[in-house]
Amino acid sequence: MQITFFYLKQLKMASELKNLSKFEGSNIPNAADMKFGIVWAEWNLDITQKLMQGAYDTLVKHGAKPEHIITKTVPGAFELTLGAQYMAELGNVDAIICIGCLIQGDTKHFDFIADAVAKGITNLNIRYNKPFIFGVLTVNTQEQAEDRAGGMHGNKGDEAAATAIKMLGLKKSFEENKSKIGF
Ligand code: DLZ
Repeated sequence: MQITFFYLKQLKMASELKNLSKFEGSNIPNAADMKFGIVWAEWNLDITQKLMQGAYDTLVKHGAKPEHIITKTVPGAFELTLGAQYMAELGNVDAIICIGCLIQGDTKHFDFIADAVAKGITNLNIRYNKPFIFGVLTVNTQEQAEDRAGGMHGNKGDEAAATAIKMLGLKKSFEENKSKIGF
């Protein structure tokens, strides 16, 4: 009984630690000179809209200019990869946040799409050498999605935006210190 309680407590602490929406204290650079794209899926719109809004508000909160944020929708999570590629080719942005919500159904559709979009977005990072952020929920239930779209587990859209800013900050720190080693 005591062991179970201890285990559950540890689990709770682990998920609290992973709630990056509490990133207030972490070092997020100013985003005033950064340009962002947000590509978001229309499937599970009630959720993705909240994730997108969270991402947008977080970018602005950290200094991004609204005129430097472009948002576009795609039909479903599967289309995020190509939508993000169009954005990279034509959108003149420094980082792209990909937002979607996959909810497990009765078939294997979920697994195929989740795998395809994760690999697709990973490949875009490498191909374009710029941050493409994986802001896709992969959940079992609608409730789990709501918990992560402004509910008890924060808003994963906020986290995706903070990650985009941090990655651009990282890139900038390398560019500024090009001539030094091990700075
Ligand atoms: C088909 C499908 C299913 C079953 N579930 C989801 C989902 O939970 N979330 C999501 O974003 N999209 C879903 N889709 C649509 C696919 O992503 C895609 O749009 C279609 O398979 C057409 O390529």
